[in-house]
Amino acid sequence: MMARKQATEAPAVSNGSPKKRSSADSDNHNVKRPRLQESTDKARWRLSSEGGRHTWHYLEDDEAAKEWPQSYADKYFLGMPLELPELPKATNPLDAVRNGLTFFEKLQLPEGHWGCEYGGPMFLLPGVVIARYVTKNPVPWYYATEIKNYLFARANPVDGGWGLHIEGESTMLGTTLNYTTLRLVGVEADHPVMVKARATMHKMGGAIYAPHWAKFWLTVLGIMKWDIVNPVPPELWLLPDWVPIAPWRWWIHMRQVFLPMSYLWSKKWQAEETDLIRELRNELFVEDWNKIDWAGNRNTIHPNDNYHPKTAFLNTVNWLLVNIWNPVFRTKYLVEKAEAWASELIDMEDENTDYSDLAPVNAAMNTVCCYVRDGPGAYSVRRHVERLDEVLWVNAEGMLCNGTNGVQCWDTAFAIQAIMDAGLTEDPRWRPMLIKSLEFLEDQQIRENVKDQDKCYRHPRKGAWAFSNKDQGYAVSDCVSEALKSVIILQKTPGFPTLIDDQRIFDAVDTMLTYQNPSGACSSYETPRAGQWMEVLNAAEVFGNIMVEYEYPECTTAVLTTLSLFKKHWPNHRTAEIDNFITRAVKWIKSNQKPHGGWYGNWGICFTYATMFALESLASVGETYENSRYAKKGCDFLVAKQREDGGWSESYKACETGEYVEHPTGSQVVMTAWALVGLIKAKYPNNDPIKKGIKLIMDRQQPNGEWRQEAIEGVFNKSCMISYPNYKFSFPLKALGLFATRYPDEKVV
Ligand code: LAN
Repeated sequence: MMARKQATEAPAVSNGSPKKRSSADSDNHNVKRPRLQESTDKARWRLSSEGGRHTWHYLEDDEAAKEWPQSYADKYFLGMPLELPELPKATNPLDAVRNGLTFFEKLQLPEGHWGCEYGGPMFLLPGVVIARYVTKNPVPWYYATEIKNYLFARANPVDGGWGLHIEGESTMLGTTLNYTTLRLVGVEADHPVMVKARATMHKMGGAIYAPHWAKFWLTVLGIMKWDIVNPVPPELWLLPDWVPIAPWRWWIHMRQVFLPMSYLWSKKWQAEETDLIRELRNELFVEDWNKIDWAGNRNTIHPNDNYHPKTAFLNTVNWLLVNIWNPVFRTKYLVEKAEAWASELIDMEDENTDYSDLAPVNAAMNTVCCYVRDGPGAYSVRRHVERLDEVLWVNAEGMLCNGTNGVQCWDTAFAIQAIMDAGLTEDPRWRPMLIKSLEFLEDQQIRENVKDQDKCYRHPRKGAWAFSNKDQGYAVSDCVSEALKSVIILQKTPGFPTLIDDQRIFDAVDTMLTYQNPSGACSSYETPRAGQWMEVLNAAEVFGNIMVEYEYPECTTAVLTTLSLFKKHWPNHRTAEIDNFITRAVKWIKSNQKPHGGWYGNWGICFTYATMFALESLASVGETYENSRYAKKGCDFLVAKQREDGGWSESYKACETGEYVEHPTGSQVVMTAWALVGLIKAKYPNNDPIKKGIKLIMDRQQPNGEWRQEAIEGVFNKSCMISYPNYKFSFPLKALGLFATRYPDEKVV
C-alpha cells in the first residue's frame, strides 16, 4: 500500500539506554530503538482493509493525508468526534433500530464488513513487540508511541501493574511482559509509570514468579535462562497418532502455541544480548541476577497467575523430563528428528495462512522460529512481520493487539441477522449496506480444504467461514453457521442476488455436519480428539480448559439453528442426517442446563450469553415457555436476574467462578439485549419485564443512534476476557427488532 511506503522508519536516534554500547553489533541493534513522542497526531491514522485484511497506517506526509481522508469509521475507532447530527428521537423500538442502523451503517467498511478493536487479553502485544525486537525489526516510532500510550492507560490505577486481561487484577504475566514491552519500545526505567509498575512487580516477588508463557518470552529475550522454563519437548510430535496424549489431539490453540515454543525450547535459542537486555536483568528481579537459581524456580508462580495450578502428575512428568529424559535419552538424532518435524509443521501452518497464522500468540512465535531457522533477511521473516501488523489496532488510548486478525465475518453475520430480525431486509433504505455485507461474505467463503489436511491435522473447511477472514482460514463450527445463516437469509429475500450458488451452500452444510460430537453437541474448531483428562497436562497455569475441545451451547445452537433454516429451503439435501443432527443437538442442549435454569457461556459473559443461545435452540424446534420445562426454567432464571432498572448485568467473574455474579457498574446494554432475545424467542408470556428491558436499551441510545461502550462482553478459557465492541450494536438492534416484529402494537415509551 502506498501509505506504508511513505511512512518513515524509526530515525537512527535513540533515547534508549544512556550507557555506552559495547559491541558494534549490539550498537546496531540498540540505535534502532524507536524515538518516542508524547502522542501521534490522531488525524493521521487510517485503517485500510484489503480482502478483509486490516492494517493501520500513519500518514506523516501532508499530501498523502489529504489524498486519503479519514473516514467515519477511522474517527470512531480513534475516539475522535464524528459530529453527526442528532436523529429524531425514537418513540418506538423500530425507530430505535432505524436510528441505530443509521449510525452503524457509517462504520461499515467499504468492503462490506465491520471492523473493531478486539482487545482485552494483556499478553498478546508483548509477543508482537518481542518478536519484532529479537528479529531486529523494531517498531516504527508511531507504533512505539501509541503502544506506550495504550499500556500506560491500561496500567492498574492502584498498583500500576497489568493483568491477564484489561479488567483483571495485576498478575505477573501481565506485569512482567508489559513492563518489558514498554522498555523495548523505548520507555526509560525511571519513568514514573515504570517505577510504580516495578515496585508492584518486586512486591509480588519479581519475575521468577511469572508463569510459563512469560518465562518463555523473557528467556527468548535473554532476560532469563532456559533452565527456568518447564520443558516443551518437540519430540512429543514424534509420538504415533494413536497415543492418547499425542499433541494433534490437543485444542488447536494449545498445540499451535506448543509447536513453535517447542522448537525454540529445543534450540535453546536466545536473542542477541544488548544493553537494554542487561538493564532488564537488573530491573525485573528482586535478587541479584547472577545468583538466581533458575532451575529451582521453574515452578515458582504468583497466586494471582495460578488459575489452573499444575497437577502433581505434570510436575512429576516435568521432573522426569528435566532430570532423566533430557540428560539421558534425548539423543542428538531424536532432537534433530523432532526439530525437523516441528519445523515442517510450522511451515505448513505458515503456508496455509500465508503467514497470518491461527492467532497472534503463535504468529509471533512462528516469526521467531523462521528468523532462527531461515535468517534475518528471509522471506518467511519479512512476510511474518508484515502480517503481524494486521493484529495491531489503534484506539483512543493508543495501540493494542487484537485477539485475532479481526472479527470480520462474525460481526458481519450478526449485523445482517439483526436487520432481518427487525423485518427490515426488504426495506430499500438498508439494501446497499446489506448487499455489501453479502458481497463480503461471498468473497470470504473458504473454497477448499487445506493442502495436506491430514498431515497437518487440520479439520475439513471447504465451504466454511472463519471468525476473521479467509486468509486465517480456520473454520469454526459457529462461524460457518452464523455466516451461512446470514447468506441464506439475504439470498432468499426478494431483490437480493444469488452470489453463492447451491453447491457452495451444500459445501458449507457438509462441513457443518462434520462438527457434531457423539454427545450431540458441537465444539469450536474441531470435534474433540481426546477427553477432558488431558487437562492434567495443562502447563499454562493462567487458563482453564485449554487442552482439548469442549462442548458449547453457543456453538451447538449456531449449527442447529442454521441447519433448521437450511432445511426449510433445501428439504432434500442430506435430510435424514440433518434431522438426526437437530434431534441430538437439542437433546444435548437440554442436558447441559444448569440446575438453576441457566447455561454456562464459554465465549460471552456468561450465563446470560449462553442462556440466550440455548433458548434460541429450543425455540427453533418449537419448544418455548408454555410447552417446555427447559425453556420455562431458562426464562425464570433470566427473569430472576433482572435488575430494578430493567437491565441485566453480569460480570466476567461469573466465567471464573461458575456462579452468576453482577457487574459492579450496574446494567449493561449488551447483556440486557442477550437476556431479552432469549425471553422473546422463548415467548415469555409476561411482557412487563421485556418492556422494561427494551426501555433501558432505548434510554441508553445516544441522540446520534449509537450505544456507548460498557463493560467487557467476551471470554475464553474461563479466565481471560476479550472485547466485542460491535455487540453493543448488533444485539440491542436484534432485541429491539425482535420486540418490534413480535409485538408491533406494544407501547414502550
Ligand atoms: C475466539 C474468538 C471467537 C470465538 C467464537 C466464534 C466467538 C466462539 O463461539 C468459538 C471460539 C472462538 C473462535 C475463539 C476461540 C479462542 C480465541 C481464538 C478467541 C476467544 C479469540 C482469542 C482466543 C485465542 C485462544 C487467544 C490466544 C490465546 C491462547 C490461549 C493461545
